[in-house]
Amino acid sequence: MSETIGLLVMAYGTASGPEDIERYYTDIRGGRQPSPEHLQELTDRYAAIGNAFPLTEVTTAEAEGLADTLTGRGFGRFRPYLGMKHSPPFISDTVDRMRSEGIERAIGIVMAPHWSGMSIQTYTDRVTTAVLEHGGPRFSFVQQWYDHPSFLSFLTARVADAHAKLSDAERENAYTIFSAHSLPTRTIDDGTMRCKYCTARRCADRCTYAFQLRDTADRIAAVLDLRAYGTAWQSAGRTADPWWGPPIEDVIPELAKAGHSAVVVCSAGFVTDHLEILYDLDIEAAKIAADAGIAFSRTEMPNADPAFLEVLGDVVGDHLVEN
Ligand code: FEC
Repeated sequence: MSETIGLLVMAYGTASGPEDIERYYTDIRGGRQPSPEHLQELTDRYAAIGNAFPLTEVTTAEAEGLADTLTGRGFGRFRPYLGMKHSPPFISDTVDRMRSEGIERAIGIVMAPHWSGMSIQTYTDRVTTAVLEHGGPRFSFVQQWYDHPSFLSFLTARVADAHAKLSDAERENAYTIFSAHSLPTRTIDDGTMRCKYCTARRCADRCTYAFQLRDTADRIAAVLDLRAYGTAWQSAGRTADPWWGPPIEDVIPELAKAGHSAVVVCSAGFVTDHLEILYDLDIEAAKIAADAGIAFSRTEMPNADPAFLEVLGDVVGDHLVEN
């Protein structure tokens, strides 16, 4: 009988309910308790989206759907596993479980398309540490997939759909923002601002994460012939560090001042409807646009849409062929 290949699908994690927000927030902050004010703010943001915590459920559906897609395409027999960074099932516990269930070979993929030392790398590091500590499956990782042709055409169609929701007049003069999660920066010796990871590792000036978001924007804009577009950063954390800019909340009023009649947001760095979409975009950014007097439209998130599962099947399928 052919071996079962473990498919570890990883994501950020979320609270299991309102009573779990403090634990979750403390975990995100590396074990440091948030201030009562920050905790209240976060609790209020979840309340504003109806105390929805869909990330675990959607990622589970993505993992199961992707395993079925890969098995159906004849790449082998895949068993789905879920690994989260800040909530159960934690990545290291899942790696242990995979080993105890006899998985010898595994593929890891993070539900974030662009590579950064502060995102994708932190997931694969956790897996590698768990494997080194306890022995475990032999892993290979999809390190980035933002530029896979299937994903780009999927996202391009979503951007076109978001434009189609506008009236003709709004669409005529709309500006498209491609966004991803901001990262904390620090001023380093030479006076420049870098994300913490680049500072620590002294990596090249050209930041992979920023480059990849810009590349996403350029490629989609070329296909759709968008003339007014750019990148911006969203969802900066409430920490003392400065975060990468420009933040989307500052860009939107500037677009209104520059005479744009609408803003279309493609949150290209995320794939799921979660707090950073349902609150930061649908409530916060939409209100900023309304206050500035311009229309707001955003791309639908991929979630576990069957078309997106086919995209992920292409991404992991190509990885399997190449590795
Ligand atoms: O719906 C949900 O419950 C979860 C939504 C969620 C996603 C997400 C993705 C990313 N984060 C990234 C970096 C940071 C850094 C800090 C940070 C803080 C928070 C807080 C919440 C939160 N993040 Fe997040 N993130 C999500 C939610 N994130 C809530 C804490 C409240 C706040 O400060 O606003 C700062 C940590 C610190 O305090 O030191 C850094 C990155 C991603 C995208 C890649 C990925 O998905 O892994 C990068 C989803």
